[in-house]
Amino acid sequence: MIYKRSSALFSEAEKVIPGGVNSPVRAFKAVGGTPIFVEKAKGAYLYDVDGNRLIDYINSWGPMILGHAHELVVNAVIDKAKKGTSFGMPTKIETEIAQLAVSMVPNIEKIRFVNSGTEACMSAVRLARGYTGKDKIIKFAGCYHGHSDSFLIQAGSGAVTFGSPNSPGVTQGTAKDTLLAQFNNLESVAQLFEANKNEIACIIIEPVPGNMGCIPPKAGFLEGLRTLCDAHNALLVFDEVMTGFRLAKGGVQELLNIKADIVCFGKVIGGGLPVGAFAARNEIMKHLAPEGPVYQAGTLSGNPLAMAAGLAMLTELNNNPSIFKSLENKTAYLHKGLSQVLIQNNITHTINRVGSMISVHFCEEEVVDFETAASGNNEKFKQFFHGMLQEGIYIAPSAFETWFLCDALSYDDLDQTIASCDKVVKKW
Ligand code: KE4
Repeated sequence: MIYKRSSALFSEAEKVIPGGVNSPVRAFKAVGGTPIFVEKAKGAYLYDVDGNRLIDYINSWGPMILGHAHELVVNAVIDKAKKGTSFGMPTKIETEIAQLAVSMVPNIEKIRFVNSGTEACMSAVRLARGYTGKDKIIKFAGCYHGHSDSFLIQAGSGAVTFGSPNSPGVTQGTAKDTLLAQFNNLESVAQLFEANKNEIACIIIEPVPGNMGCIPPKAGFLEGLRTLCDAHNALLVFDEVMTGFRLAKGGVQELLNIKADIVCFGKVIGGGLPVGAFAARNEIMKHLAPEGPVYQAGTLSGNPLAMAAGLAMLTELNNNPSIFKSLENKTAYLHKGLSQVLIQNNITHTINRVGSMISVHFCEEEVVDFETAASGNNEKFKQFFHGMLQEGIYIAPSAFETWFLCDALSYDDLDQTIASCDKVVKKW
């Protein structure tokens, strides 16, 4: 694979865009090398500016669940664009997609659209604080909810003390209200509730994390969070920006039959255009402006173009729920094939998978939280990433990300991916 044009374009980009990218993970810092510039994409394939075709296992970090440039989505956007792209006034399509989303997802009665997953999670936390009248939140090490200040927090000095900023620009004043727990560790959560009685507004969690690689919740863990929230009058906020409309029509709430109080969405809900959303029962949502006092707003929120893409996407998923089973079968097939070749080549590894989310970890122990995810051999991951890229297979440029399959992937594509993995690790 030759990447001359990508390298040249990256040099140009670096002169006018910080780090040459508009989102850090795209810059390949975690794996080295220069990022691939995409010319176009169709179905399961990316076509880069050097004329290489890549099988895409990122799919824009989740949105392209039907595959790239799906005609239903593209045609909906084209048709809508001809009527104007943004008005800053209510449009019927916002009600249509809201009605559809509410019908697909359990335990929500109203939904507010925003422009990103960050906005959705940030607004959900503000709503939880406004609804409960309490300031502190619990998040989990390794879970990512976007780049709002309250989420850019790392573990504080003691197990039950408040967090500390993990980015310059985030103040200690903000960090003190974010408490850190460990995923799959109910005791770490119970301790925080005991040490911060009547101060915790909500728990926010990726119910199936994708930002530590993919981490399946242990039996009873999410149920335990539900019980703790009910016992301490805190809200349970599911960040389903990745899992929503991907792991099931109704997301993780449907898949695992767990009731969240507020659910956040992004990625798939926008069909590849900038859409986020947060939703809850009306008793909570009625606290949101202009109905209630909790302020939240956005010039392009509910933008008709983005709504058209999202409505086309959700309509297709709602009418063809067999897509979720098809995706799960393809991911299980890939899991089996990758595991077989890694075992045959005596490569120490573990693979985590839930539905169409899968991640490969080069470590011996089971990956159940951020600490075990961080124990993976990152040098091996870098070799794996670049080896697969040279084979025309595009996986996440970080060991702390998840692969996302799209339904346009064929079993031949999966076989090619498995064969490429075998070829790459045979050279180790
Ligand atoms: P955005 O603001 O990037 O739309 O969504 C933030 C977000 C919130 N919650 C979860 C569970 C997420 O995974 C994300 C964003 N995911 C990353 C990939 N790990 C987006 C890629 C990027 O940052 O460029």
